[in-house]
Amino acid sequence: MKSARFATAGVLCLVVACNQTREQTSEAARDAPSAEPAAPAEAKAAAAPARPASASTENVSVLGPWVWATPNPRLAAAYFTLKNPGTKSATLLSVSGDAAARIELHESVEEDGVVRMVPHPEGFEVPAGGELELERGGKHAMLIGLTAPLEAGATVKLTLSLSEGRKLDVDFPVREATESEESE
Ligand SMILES: [Cu+2]
Repeated sequence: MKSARFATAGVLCLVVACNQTREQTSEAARDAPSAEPAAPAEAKAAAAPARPASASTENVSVLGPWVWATPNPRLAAAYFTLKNPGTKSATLLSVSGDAAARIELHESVEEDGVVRMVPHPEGFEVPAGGELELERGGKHAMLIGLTAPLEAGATVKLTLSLSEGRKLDVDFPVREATESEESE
């Protein structure tokens, strides 16, 4: 039984995200150009003076973390912003924690009116002097196979792994998305 449930988690993941995020995704898609900051940031980083490697990720900070308790008791999504005031780009490599069997980095993309989620096992770049935003309808960390259902008001502890071995332990408050929130 259990393995069957796990096998369908990926499919459910897609179905939930499509159904739940379709409306606001068209909103988000308009702001989505920030989704591909990689090339300019790389160029900027390359042009910047060389710094000791340790100077790169140590100033990266987390803003606005929260977990969306989806209607599906097996799935949730984590959102946050990583701010990189440094002169060298960093990479969000993975998100880990005990709250789910596995946590994947995804990006929701809309093509021909259909929203699907693309896995990003390589991680997301946090551009030098810029931000990486994980938000509804865009990039997110997908919690697949929740070890226990999440309830609004609870806290989920997640660890963000960055390039150069930096790890950030972050408390994520759990929220349910409301109509007013989606119109913000
Ligand atoms: Cu996802």
